[in-house]
Amino acid sequence: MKTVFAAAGLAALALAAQPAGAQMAGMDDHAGHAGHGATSAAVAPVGAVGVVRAIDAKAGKLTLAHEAIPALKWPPMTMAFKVADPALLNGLTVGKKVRFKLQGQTIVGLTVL
Ligand SMILES: [Cu+2]
Repeated sequence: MKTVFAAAGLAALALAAQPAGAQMAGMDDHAGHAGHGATSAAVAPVGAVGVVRAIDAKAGKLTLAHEAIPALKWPPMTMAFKVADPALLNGLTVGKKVRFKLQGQTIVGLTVL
C-alpha cells in the first residue's frame, strides 16, 4: 500500500505544478502587488499567518493583513486571496488571526488561531 500512496503523491504534485504555472501567466489578481510579481509559483502549499480584514463570501475572497512570507519572498501586506473552498470562510470574522496555507495565491487551508 505504501508504494501506491507514494505514486499517487507524485501524480498529485505533477498535476499541481501545471495550474500553478498557468496562474503565473495571468497574475491579474496580484497586479497591484509590486512585491509579488517575480516570485516563482509555489508548487507545495506555503503556510503563513495573517489577520482577517474583509470577507467576501460571494466572491470567495478573503482579505488578510499577512505577515511576511519568506518562502515566497513576500513582505507583510494587506491583500485579497481567493479561497479554494468557500467553506474555509465559515466562522471567520474581521479581526481574527488565522494561519493559512497558500497554493499559488489561493488559500487552500485555514485555521483560526
Ligand atoms: Cu501579499
